[in-house]
Amino acid sequence: MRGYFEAKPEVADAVRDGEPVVALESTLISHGLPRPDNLALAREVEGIARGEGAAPAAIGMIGGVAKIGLADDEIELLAEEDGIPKLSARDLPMAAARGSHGATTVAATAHLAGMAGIKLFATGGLGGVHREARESWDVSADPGSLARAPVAVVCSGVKSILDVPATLEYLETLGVPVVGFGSRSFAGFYLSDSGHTLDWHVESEEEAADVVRAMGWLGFGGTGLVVSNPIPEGSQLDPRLHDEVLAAGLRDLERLGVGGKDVTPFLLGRFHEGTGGESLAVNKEIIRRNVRLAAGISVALSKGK
Ligand code: PSU
Ligand code: MN
Repeated sequence: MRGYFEAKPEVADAVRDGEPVVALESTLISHGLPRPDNLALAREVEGIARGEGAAPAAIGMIGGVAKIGLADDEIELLAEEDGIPKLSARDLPMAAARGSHGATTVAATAHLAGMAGIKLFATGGLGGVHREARESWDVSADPGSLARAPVAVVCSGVKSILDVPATLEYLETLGVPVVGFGSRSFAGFYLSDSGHTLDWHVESEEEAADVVRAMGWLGFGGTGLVVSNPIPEGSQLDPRLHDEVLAAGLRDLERLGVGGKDVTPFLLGRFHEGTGGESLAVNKEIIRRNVRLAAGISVALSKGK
């Protein structure tokens, strides 16, 4: 019988010894960023995590095996091969049984990272409640997965293509704590401020690590945490350009009948085309900053072990 789950030795050792580890998702490599930037960034963030003292654990599925810590050639495969399936958590069993490759979303990555005992995870922006959800019922599996996986996700809020206040309400309903890092405002993905205020904020990596520790002591051993890390205002996407491109993208979505899993990659692609590369630069910077912070929090967490 073959295995369905495999952790890279570097990652398994670090988890066992309570050393810092950061999980990274692969959907943003396969579907969120265009080639060749996707592969370059995936490699760059491995170096960023290492530079901060944390072992990087990119997560994805290769030949039906959930890999906790993709090897470089596996990252390359997920970045460059056409038609890599986008796997949410619920897709994992079927993709595994079929022996498929797959890129894991935040939902699937948080699920697998939780199983592997990894406490920190970095991405760009979470999935959430889509704008037309009242009709389409399109709500990402990301928030629900975080309600069940004990992983702190460092992100720049939720993608600004979504209904942000509805997503915050939904996270509240699910009981997933949200904390701002160095800011009382919920991050706006491409924009530094979503316009929504958070109840809680922390000002240092140590304080964020204290929140993760407190969750363990207070019976939240099966729940995730959202750490909102806004991009500084000086580096954000021009808000006017953002609103224009988003409005056009939403119109095209309807006109072309794009739905389901394709909505998020379609709209992100529209941004990358419609802003002359500006949104791509911002998206990459968000991811770098979130990996750096997640690594820093995991280092702070392991110091107090
Ligand atoms: N963050 C990014 N780019 C992305 C994503 C996140 O900067 O492409 C991906 C994540 O994998 C997230 C997914 O889980 O988009 C959400 O997709 P959906 O809305 O279909 O759940
Ligand atoms: Mn969806």
